[in-house]
Amino acid sequence: MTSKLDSLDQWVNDVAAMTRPAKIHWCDGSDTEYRALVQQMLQSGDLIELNQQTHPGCYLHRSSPSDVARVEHLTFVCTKDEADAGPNNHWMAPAEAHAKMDALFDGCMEGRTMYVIPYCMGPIDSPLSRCGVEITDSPYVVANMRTMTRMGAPALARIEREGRFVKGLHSTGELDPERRFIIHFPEELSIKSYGSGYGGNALLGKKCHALRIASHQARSEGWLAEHMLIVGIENPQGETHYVAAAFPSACGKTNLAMLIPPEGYRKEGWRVWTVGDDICWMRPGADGRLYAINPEAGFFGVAPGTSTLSNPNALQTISRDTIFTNVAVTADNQPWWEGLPGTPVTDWQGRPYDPANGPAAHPNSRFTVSAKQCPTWSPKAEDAQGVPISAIMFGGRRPSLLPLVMEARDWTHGVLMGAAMGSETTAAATGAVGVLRRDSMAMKPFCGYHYGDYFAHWLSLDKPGAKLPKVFHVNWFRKGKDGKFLWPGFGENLRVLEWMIARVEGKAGGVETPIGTLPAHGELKLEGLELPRETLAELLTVDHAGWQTELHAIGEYLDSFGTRLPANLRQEQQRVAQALETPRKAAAHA
Ligand code: TSX
Ligand code: MN
Repeated sequence: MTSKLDSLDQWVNDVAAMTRPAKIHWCDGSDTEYRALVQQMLQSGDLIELNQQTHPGCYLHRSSPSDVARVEHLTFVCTKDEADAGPNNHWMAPAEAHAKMDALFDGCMEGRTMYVIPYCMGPIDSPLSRCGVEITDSPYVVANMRTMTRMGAPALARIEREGRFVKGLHSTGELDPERRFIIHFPEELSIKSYGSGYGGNALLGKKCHALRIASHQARSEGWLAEHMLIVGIENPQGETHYVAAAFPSACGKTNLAMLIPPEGYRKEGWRVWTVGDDICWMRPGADGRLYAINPEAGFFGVAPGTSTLSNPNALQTISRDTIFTNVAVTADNQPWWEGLPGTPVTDWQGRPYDPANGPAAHPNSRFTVSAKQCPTWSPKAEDAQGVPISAIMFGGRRPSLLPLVMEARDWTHGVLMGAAMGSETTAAATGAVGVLRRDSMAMKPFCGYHYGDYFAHWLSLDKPGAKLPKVFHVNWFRKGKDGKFLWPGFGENLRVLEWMIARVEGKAGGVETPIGTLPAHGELKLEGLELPRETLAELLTVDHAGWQTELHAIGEYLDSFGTRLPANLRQEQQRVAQALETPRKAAAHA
């Protein structure tokens, strides 16, 4: 018995005294425990059995129709000093937030079981990993946390050894959107979430811990907690480069993490390895390089759009032992969503499918599945020391102006590229279509502190002895005048990754432009692809006038972070703006 474990016991006792559950269950993470939970949820109707012949071990969960996504307006970061939360977060005073939440938690578990979930984010034996304990009254949360984290006895042992863990308290509550809050106390390493049973609001290890709390912790400890996929690219010589990539939502992060090489590449011996599809924790190693782990153990992926065109590896991954949330169902009880063959008979709310009610599957419907089931799951994903990162990629949906790929001249320029990234909106439901929303490093909803301080932290990694990755910006979504996508995307993106790796290895010269280095003529391998010369030229030209406008807009965006914006970053923006004003030399693909 250590005093460290006592602090966990003390907290569990305090929470039980407040929430007054009928029963307390300490989760051990075993198969037996999981099977019993599933049986219990099948009885209660929390889970519905899917076709066990076609989808063994697969179940469907339907959330409350008013509880289908993250709720940014109800998400708060509670630091002592309001300024520390920054303009990118909603803030509440810690004492006020605790009082508000504890009033909601008072007696909220009466008659229910309180589950105590010890979990580890990252390989259990990795120094880069961090532990937490989530207390919840939702068996659905337990089942999902078991897939998404290393949950149970080994995590509890590590917590006992280290003493330090993130405390997460969750209750589904009455699912009233008026009584729903997701609250973070980064200075206390704690989270309180009430009134939602859905995804990132309720599986506290994911966005709440691994991004909002961890980003705050990472800043003080000299590492990075990022909203990035991690993918390994193995060349025919058997050498693997690891790339970490940040994209705003709806850019196909999971698809890129599970990319299938074009046929010619496969024949030559290229392979792609999935290390992570959503979150990346990186820190400088003894050799100065950045080493990354995926803190998660599973995928909580968006179902709609997952298809044989976009991601056959994901389809194979979720063919068994998967929990589906808010998808539709076919006549023979198979999970269904827009993009799959077949027809739905029951929609995500359990109603007979009627196109007048909108899509059959909810657009934010999900699958929860163990990463081990992914055919391209990297053996290195379980390595305690992590994988060395050769390149960082930023990207977004930019129908115009931004080239297919560009490389930052140095780290500071790369940080500027990440800060300036964003997507043009597509879904009419979220407002105007075609409006550029900046989403620096894809962290806008997830950075647990002031964005200005965050940019400064990124810049601070560039110090003597550091061997930082090269930084690139990609755009798979450039459109021509006819409104059609210019680049075929998906597996063909490996051609762009190959160029990036050639740059990393010093094997491609590139063409320097004011906005960064672009592929020189002939450097992008296009064999086996019918891409017209003019299309390639369009994908790789630099429109100086358009870029001057863009740089001006980037400057205004940076200014919105006020005095905490690092001066270096604003200077870097000015450097690029100035470079665009000097008389242009010959274009890369004139
Ligand atoms: O995921 C995508 N990626 C990355 C893949 C590794 N998507 C889907 C985005 C929605 C989540 C893409 N969509 C990509 C892409 O590279 N590119 C596009 C645009 C596009 C869409 C369709 C086609 C080509 C490009 N072609 C046909 O439909 C045949
Ligand atoms: Mn994400």
